[in-house]
Amino acid sequence: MHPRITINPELREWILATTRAGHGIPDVLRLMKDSGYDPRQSRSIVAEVLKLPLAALHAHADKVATPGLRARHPEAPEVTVEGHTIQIALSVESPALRVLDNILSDTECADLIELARPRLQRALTVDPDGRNQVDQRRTSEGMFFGLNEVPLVGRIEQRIASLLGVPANHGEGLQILHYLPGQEYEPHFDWFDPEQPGYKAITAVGGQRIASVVMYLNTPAKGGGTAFPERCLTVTARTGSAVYFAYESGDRSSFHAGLPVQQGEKWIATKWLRERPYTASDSA
Ligand SMILES: O=C(O)CCC(=O)C(=O)O
Repeated sequence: MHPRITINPELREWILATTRAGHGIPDVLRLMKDSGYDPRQSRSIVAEVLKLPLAALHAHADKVATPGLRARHPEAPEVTVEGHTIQIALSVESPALRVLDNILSDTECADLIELARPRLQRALTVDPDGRNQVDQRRTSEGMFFGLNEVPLVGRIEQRIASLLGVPANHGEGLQILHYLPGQEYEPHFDWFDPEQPGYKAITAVGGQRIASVVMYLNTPAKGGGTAFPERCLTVTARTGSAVYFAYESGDRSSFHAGLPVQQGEKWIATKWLRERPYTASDSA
């Protein structure tokens, strides 16, 4: 047993009400940490209020000690990372969105396309139960590279990590998508909906997605931009540029779509970043 401690009655009531409302102990501990409570003291208080052995709370210590990371939005008109200079062509605050010119060189774009071409398959989405599915809303073909699978991919991952201050191991494997005329990705969110039954499974490793970087590997002859309907904004797909946007779950301003390609073809490389290290290389 742990020694009895004096607990403010309002805090006691709040812990009881919060757990009764269906929030788990990690949520309670995280909220207390955000309010300034020392994590060790919080565990003792929660154990006392819920009449649990203190040891039962230790399992939650790591989760609370490592709150989810947020990306750092590039600010200057030009940033040099890993010896590569990127121009910030447009900044929007909600969602935090940047159009990044020259994130990739022409050679890098061409090499990614040639590495991906023989491995393309129908692109999938994640269904509400967390399973990959064929989806009429997403008609392109795609493939995933493993993290740091080849030096080119590793170099790009490191560039994104340095630019945004999010370690490369928080990234899902780089996805390449290929769209032909008429193909598109209808409006959607990249964050996972906590209300969906598959949420726990999808976020068990890496936690929630926090940001996306959609890099354009070519310039489609017509169409194929990335639209943000909530912001009346369409980013034009241009070889070597990218749109970066950050979000939290529930953030509706990050609603976006890959508009149909009207002429020619469109190639993109997408990097999704998680709030915690993500080790698997397969995702949708
Ligand atoms: O194709 C695009 O422009 C957007 C792609 C996209 O929304 C995604 O892969 O999540």
